[in-house]
Amino acid sequence: MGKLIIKEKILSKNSDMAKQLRNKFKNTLVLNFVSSPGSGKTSILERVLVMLKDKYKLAVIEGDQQTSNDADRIEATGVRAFQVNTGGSCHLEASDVERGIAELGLDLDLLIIENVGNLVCTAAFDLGEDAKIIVLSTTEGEDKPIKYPTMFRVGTAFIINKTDLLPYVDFDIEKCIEYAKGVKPDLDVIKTSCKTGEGLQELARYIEKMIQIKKG
Ligand SMILES: Nc1nc2c(ncn2[C@@H]2O[C@H](COP(=O)(O)OP(=O)(O)OP(=O)(O)O)[C@@H](O)[C@H]2O)c(=O)[nH]1
Ligand SMILES: [Mg+2]
Repeated sequence: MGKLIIKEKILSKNSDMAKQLRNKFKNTLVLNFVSSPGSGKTSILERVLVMLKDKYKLAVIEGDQQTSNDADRIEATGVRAFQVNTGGSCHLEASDVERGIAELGLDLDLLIIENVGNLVCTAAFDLGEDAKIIVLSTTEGEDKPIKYPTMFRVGTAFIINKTDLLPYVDFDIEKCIEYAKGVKPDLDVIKTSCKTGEGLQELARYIEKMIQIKKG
């Protein structure tokens, strides 16, 4: 069998399972956080989820190639987390989310999926989520939206993290936003810093609004 046919079969099996998951997520907002490694996904979640955890039922599925470091960090904040180790794989698949909800249950207002750090493969795999939230940090170069447009095309919100480092790096934040909007004009943009706290309350409010919209 050709490589392309195998790839199509994998994607179509994943997409069937994602459809089934989406049917199960009737009352649960599901957000899929994607980025390259180290942009600050877990740091953002550690800070934002504590703002929401007393008001909403939430849990996190953590995807990493190895270790349970990120799930441990989330659990330390008092939020339940399930770690998936993907081994050789660079992205989470719908079957991983299925395993996660078997453990965490579905009595949730918000389920966050922190995907494996990768801006390419993660764009292709539907996890049954309501929205993909892209995180890019100021150390990664402002041209990422035009170099990895597939991800920016399928994203709903775009978080630019580590704004505290702007004085020290050559990162043109306005240019970056222009590039991102050039790929997807209605992308929501939030600037954050886990160091200064910039934008984290705004992000919590943004997620809260999405929870309310989901619940109708
Ligand atoms: N200066 C600064 N450092 C940050 C910020 N956010 C995260 N970091 C640091 O960046 C590094 C990576 O942060 P993580 O939260 O582990 O990033 P991640 O995207 O979850 O990483 P992976 O799960 O490995 O892809 C850590 O050393 C954090 O302390 C920020 O806003 N400013
Ligand atoms: Mg992480």
